Amino acid sequence: MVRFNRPPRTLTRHHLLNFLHILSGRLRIWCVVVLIVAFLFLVACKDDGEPEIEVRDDGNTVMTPATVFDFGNTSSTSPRTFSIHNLGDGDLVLTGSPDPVAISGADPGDYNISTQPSVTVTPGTSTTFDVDFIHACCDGGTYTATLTIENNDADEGSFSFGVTGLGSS
Ligand SMILES: [Ca+2]
Repeated sequence: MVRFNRPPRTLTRHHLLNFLHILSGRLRIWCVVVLIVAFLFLVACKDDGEPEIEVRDDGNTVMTPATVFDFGNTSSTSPRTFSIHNLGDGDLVLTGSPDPVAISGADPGDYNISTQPSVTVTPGTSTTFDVDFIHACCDGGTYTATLTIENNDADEGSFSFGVTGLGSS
């Protein structure tokens, strides 16, 4: 009968422990590599966010390029507050200079932005601006202007809407 000698037990344990030691060291390195890649991926995803602008009047009506906000008569006018919302997942940046909201059109001198909005609107938040119709009473004329908000929304980078007011009591 042939007998086989068992290999020395200490040698087997030594090899096993050595193997586990090397394996755990490599696993640790791979875990660090995976964590770094995951972190870079999350940072890259965050930077890919896009802003989405929405402008509303103080009655919460959404303004569009076709909208004309009516201030009514000079005597009934008080500052009206408009809000700029960011419905996207990247920062909305108002890029107009020197001010975020600019006045142009037929009668820009009859309007005043008494409070300008914040330049940066983070996702899911909003900022406000106040507009006064400052035409002197009471010649009965109609005075219009265009408010423009330059921003970094990809398809609404120059967002405008109209305003009108009546110079009467
Ligand atoms: Ca848009």
